[in-house]
Amino acid sequence: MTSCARILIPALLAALCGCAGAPRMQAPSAQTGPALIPLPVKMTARPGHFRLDGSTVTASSGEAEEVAEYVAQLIRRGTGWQLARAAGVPPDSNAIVLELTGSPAASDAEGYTLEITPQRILIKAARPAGLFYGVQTLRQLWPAAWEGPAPAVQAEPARIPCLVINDQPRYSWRGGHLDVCRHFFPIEFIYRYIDYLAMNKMNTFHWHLTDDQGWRIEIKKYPLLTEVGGWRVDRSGDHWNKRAPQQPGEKATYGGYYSQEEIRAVVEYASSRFITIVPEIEMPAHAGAALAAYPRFSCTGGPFTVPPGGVWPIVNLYCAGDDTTFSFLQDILDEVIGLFPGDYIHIGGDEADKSEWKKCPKCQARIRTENLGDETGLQSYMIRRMEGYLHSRGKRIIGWDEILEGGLAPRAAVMSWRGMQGGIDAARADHDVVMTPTDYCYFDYYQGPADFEPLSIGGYIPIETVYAFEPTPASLDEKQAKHILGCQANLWTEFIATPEHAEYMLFPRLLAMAEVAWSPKSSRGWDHFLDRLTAFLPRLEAMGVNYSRSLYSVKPVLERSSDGRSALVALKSPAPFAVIHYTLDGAEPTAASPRYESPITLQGSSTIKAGLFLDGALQGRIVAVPFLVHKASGQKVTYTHPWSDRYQAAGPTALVDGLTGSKNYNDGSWQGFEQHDLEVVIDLGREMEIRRVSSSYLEDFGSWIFAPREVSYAFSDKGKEFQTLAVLPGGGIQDGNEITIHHFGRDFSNVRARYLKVTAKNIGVCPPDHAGAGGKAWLFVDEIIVE
Ligand code: TNX
Repeated sequence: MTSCARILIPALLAALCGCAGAPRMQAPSAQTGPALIPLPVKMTARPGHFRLDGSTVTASSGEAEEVAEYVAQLIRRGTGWQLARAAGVPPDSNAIVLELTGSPAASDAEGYTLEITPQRILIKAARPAGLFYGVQTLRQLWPAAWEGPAPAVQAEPARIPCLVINDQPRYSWRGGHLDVCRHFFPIEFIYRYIDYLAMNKMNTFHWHLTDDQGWRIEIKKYPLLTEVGGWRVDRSGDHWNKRAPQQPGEKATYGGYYSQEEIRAVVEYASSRFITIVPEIEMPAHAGAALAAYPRFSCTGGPFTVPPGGVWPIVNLYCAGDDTTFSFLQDILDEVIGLFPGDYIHIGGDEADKSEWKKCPKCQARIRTENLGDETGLQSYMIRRMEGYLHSRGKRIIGWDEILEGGLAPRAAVMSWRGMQGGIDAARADHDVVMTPTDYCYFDYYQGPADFEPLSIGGYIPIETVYAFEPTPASLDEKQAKHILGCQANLWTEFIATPEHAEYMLFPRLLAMAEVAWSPKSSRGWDHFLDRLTAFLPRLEAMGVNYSRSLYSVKPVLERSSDGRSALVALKSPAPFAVIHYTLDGAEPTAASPRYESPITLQGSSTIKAGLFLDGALQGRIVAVPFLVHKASGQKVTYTHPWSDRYQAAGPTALVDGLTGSKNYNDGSWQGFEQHDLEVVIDLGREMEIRRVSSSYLEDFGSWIFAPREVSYAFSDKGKEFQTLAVLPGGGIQDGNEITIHHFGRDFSNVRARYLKVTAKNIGVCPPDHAGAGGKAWLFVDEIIVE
């Protein structure tokens, strides 16, 4: 048992007795009753319990039988009990009754009612899907220990609390996405992922099957897609964005793919869990693996190898000028259609750099003959043509929001990822939309301070942010808002190589997304959710899910006084039921350290360290926040070049506010300069002796943030003529394996000055071997310390 499991025993007990018994779990909302995720639309607790044991029977008929078998199977796995099926009329005692109520209104196709009395558990729904979701709710009322991989030894009867629930989802698309291309995931994990979605009442699995770094679906007509496109050289030791291409004679050893037989089995399994699989076949870009196998469908004819890491910009596209490309793609889609019975096929459409199309005579001829105007028009042509084909085969397309550019294909649905605007535009144009913006839905981004997390692609989406997501933009009218089908969590896997790591990124954030997708907007509340989440964790624990504890770290909020000499630190607890202990002397806090009650004033340079404790045991990580007071603290800073409004930090005081940045570039402490140098003059207020100056810069290769080429310090007594006394060269560009904070410090003797000029030279553009080669480079700076 991990320490977390021990700590969460009170929560476990609350879950075991199926009640909100422990005071800290008490729900503050109008609803009372057990802790459920996603929160049902309406729940009324009733007195009493139903006793569920080995003598309980299931009762069902017709289409409900499959769900009855499913619930019996869950109970068998948890307890070893083999529940009997009631013969004949539903029994009125000691039974789990699943009842279909006949033809549904379209709106309640997934709704259900769950009524638990001391006599029986009754789930009623219009469709089997509703029964299935009723079972998912029931699951959360029985002991967490039943969720283990093997039956509990001598399972005890469970006391299931009496209640009535009326429930239905807010959205019809409740999605989870998995990129199996950047890293390959074994088929067993695909099954597990489907179970995770189902448990959270999610109903759509977006399976990202093709990309530059791997083609993962067997296509019988084109065997090289998987034989060649499914494999790349193994560069796991190198940073994703710094991987050398396959060398002549080198064997491609990393990869894999799913056979059609395996896919059929997964589709069937998913359907038994009421999950529709949306396969994604990317075009015209993210096609590197396919083109390595069949270079003739590119503009240049290749040859290509499957890239083992980041590709940017993505210039190798399918040639849209050649009709054989369309036949090739249609052949592929024919096989895909045969495998996936769902309505939608995802055709990608994102991030195509069209410079090869510009040079390609066939593409240019197509632009002329079809009157498409330019390459954007050509992409739109390609998507429209594929839409037409898929429509003729009874399918609908969905694509990333780039498919709006150059005109949206008729009937196409849009997956809005670059913010919400694409989705808003599509909904206004009468198209269906799935909202999955990077700001809320990218589970490949960090969920805690980067210093404490496994290396990720960047970003910062803690679970609170996921929970705060509102998929339906307020700017849409009622009719347009109906086009918002729902939302989806995306798990891109450039930096995620194993199922365990994938689980870490998914959980517990997936629970937040599930509630966003299912529960009424008006019923959502963070504190309440957090209580329920804490009660849910023992279930994940029992299932052996490698979930992240990052949520359970203290969140410090530092406010500097206007003179920059002191700071007020508020320590925010994400978990109201836990206590915070802290130290100011550099020691690691323990349960015996001072307990945090109200904001603490830091006088002079100091470091506060804090941890979150539950029943005396540390949760999450200890966080340390240094606060610096020095000669430039709070002084006036004049900028030659403006900072970027995307990374402002504290604006004009950011460089002298005593706050230093973490390895997370958007933690609010780093000030960013896009392509510009940093050049600032600090007025120290009066002439004084200066013994040391230092300044710090972030390097995050994958986020296009580089250390400065050179840093210099110059001094002046009047602020006009400056004398440069230190020129410190940068260390060059690192190989990108690590996010690094670089400190440029220099000691001085006999220097007296009132003004200090700090210059840090931006490298300007991303270096040639970088994924963003030629693009604007960032320079990130936090504090300039003068002693
Ligand atoms: C953007 S989201 C991409 C993916 C990357 C992802 C990483 C989208 C349509 N394209 O190819 O994996 O960012 O976060």
